Amino acid sequence: TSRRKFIKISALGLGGVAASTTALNMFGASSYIDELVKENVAKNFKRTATYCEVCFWKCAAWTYTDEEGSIKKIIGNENDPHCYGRLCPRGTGGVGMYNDEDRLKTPLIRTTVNGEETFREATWEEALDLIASKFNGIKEEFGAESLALIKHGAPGKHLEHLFQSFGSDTIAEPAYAQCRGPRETGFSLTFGSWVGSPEPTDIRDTKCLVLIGSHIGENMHNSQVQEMSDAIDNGATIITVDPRFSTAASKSKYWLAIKPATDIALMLAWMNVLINENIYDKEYIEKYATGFNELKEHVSTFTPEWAYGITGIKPDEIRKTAREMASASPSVIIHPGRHVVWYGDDSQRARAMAILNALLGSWGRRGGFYFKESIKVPEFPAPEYPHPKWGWKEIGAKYPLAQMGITTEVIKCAIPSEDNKYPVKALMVAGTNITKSIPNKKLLEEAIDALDFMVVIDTMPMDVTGYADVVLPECTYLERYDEIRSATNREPSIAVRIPAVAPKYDSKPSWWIAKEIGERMGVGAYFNYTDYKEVIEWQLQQMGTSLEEMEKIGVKHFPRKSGPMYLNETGPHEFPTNSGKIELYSHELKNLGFDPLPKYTRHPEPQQGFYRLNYGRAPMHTFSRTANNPNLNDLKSENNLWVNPKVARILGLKTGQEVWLKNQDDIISTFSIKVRVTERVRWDSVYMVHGFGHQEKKLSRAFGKGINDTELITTVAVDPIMGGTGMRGNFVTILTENPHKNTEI
Ligand code: MGD
Ligand code: SF4
Repeated sequence: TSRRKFIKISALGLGGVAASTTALNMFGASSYIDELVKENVAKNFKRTATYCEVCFWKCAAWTYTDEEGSIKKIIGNENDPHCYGRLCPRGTGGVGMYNDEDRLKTPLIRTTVNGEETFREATWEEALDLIASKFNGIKEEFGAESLALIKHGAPGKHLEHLFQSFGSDTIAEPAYAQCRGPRETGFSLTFGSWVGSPEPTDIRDTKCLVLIGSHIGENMHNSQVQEMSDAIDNGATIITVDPRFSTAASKSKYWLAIKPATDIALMLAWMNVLINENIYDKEYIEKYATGFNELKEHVSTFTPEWAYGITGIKPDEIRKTAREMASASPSVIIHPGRHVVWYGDDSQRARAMAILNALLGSWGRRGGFYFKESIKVPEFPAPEYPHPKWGWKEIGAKYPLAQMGITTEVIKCAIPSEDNKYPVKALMVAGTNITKSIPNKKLLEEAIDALDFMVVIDTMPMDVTGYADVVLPECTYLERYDEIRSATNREPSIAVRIPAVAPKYDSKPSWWIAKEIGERMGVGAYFNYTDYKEVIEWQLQQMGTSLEEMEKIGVKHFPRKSGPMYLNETGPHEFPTNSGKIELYSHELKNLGFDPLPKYTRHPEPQQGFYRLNYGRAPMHTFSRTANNPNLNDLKSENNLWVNPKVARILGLKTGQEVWLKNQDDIISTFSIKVRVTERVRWDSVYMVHGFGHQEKKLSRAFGKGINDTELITTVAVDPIMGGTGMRGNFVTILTENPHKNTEI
């Protein structure tokens, strides 16, 4: 059996907001609470600037602590374009991350007692010495490149610096190949630039917002949700394309309940209508785009009647919605979405979205997409990084347009084989729960098992920590400094994260962990400071401000330098593509042997008795990180399985009934899930919120609650262009009898 068996850390032998999905209304309540708190905040409460880490929207906030040093409340920073002064339910509940009594409390080292693997508590000295000596040993024998980092969020920045300092670029994060990657490829092929985060969607001024499998509201990205709510109040038309009746669909003028996996066909038909009826933005296309004739020819046969047979959406609906978009043009947004790794042709679907935006003239137009801008934070002085012989680029080379490390490819490198030119020997995982965020658990376990050494840095005893040789407890974002937040937006701004309280237990910030390992590995020159505060102080000074000022204001705005926010239509405009124009037809794709214009391809469908496994988000949770948070668990403690009444009738299922799932590869869910019978999901699919079904018993609230969708995602359709792992082609059958009756979990 496996050497690096998953150890539950519990086996450490030795030593107010309504939980409804009416997310768009949630801010009303939370801002009322904010007001009450603001009124009652006594003078002697300390206010500390931070930005939120509960998701990656990074809203700037104020943490209020009382005289005893306990955190009372977190409130949005009024001056912040990511939150407009209001946090979402998760951000308000962020204090639960700090208070969670299940947190990791000390470093842990894997050990064997009486033939049983377990963890023992260790000192930082011991844990850091062990990591440095293992890393140095591997570096000497195989090269620094054999040390890989999978990271996410703020800790990632510090550890990336560590890895690059000792000469490794073998780095990846799930936010690329399991999330936004295809969209960035599709949009940069067309417009020459990434969509990025926050998306430069000018929602507050839009007249028509088209959401294709993007469930804003349940997918809670703060300022975006607020802007959408304003747009609705201002009479904007919302068109939602989703096989499920999402919260956004309930706010929409048109809900197109598309047959899953057929979105490209719908978009081709929309292009056909816009061009055939001559209602696209002709002037814009003539002035700024190239490849229109090829596009026109390409979509000429993709009529609404053709798409009807594929998508199940009536030709009349397709025409009506296309005309609606055209009449709002250019103040219309075909939203690029965010978690877009679905069927393996995802960068082509993103291309179709980008092309539609071009036909509607929305890129660079008010109410469409603005030209985003950020300000560069100067690098703190350090020697130049060494140049690795190979890294994420070489590992992902068979996906020619990959723009970041592909987690699955990096992880696969740990499995020895004759043609593996890039052997990964040790893995550090920081701020990501890869057993829940990366599909194909069998492959992941095989890779982890083959490693010589694995380190996990987390705040919580999550599933992934159980695979580590060394576990390091990071303190939460409320207890540490981190890098200055500088994100793209309508105008540049920065925000700081300053500790509101000292780290609880024996936890430490990751900047400190990186520095300590770095010094032990002989690259101390890259960490020329005793406290990360010094780094921020230096950077702020370079930017014409100071830590003192930032402590008072939390967020600082800077004037735009790149030009106006929208296209200056009087002169020419050069797009950052190869041709300087919007590329409707992509020569780059053609030269690489891919379709230069998006095509519809059929994807596998569920067999008799199986349903497509669809998954998404709930407004009070982020991936798997919040399931155990006391405040947020209170709002929603488990996921449910949405089942159409027709299916419920056939299978005799009732709301509240406990069921198990088995997928097309005979994988059975570890835990059960309760059924929710609802018309809101199609008869060919079931739906659940991602991030539940935790296997770590130490998570006293989240353990065993609901199903982990990722364990049922064993068939992956990889995007040949950029390596994204399409995860929506998995099918499940519903079991009403407990398949684990006689087995212990
Ligand atoms: P989480 O599951 O929230 O997100 O994937 P992940 O980044 O893995 O895990 C975050 C981990 O970081 C948790 O273990 C948490 O305890 C820890 N953590 C939180 N804060 C800190 C901190 O300050 N320091 C440290 N060191 N650790 C911290 C996200 C990824 O998942 C993304 S971006 C997407 S869009 C995909 N979504 C998705 C899906 O919807 N369904 C399925 N099946 N898979 C998915 N994978 C992707
Ligand atoms: Fe935090 Fe919510 Fe903002 Fe995400 S959207 S950063 S969870 S307040």
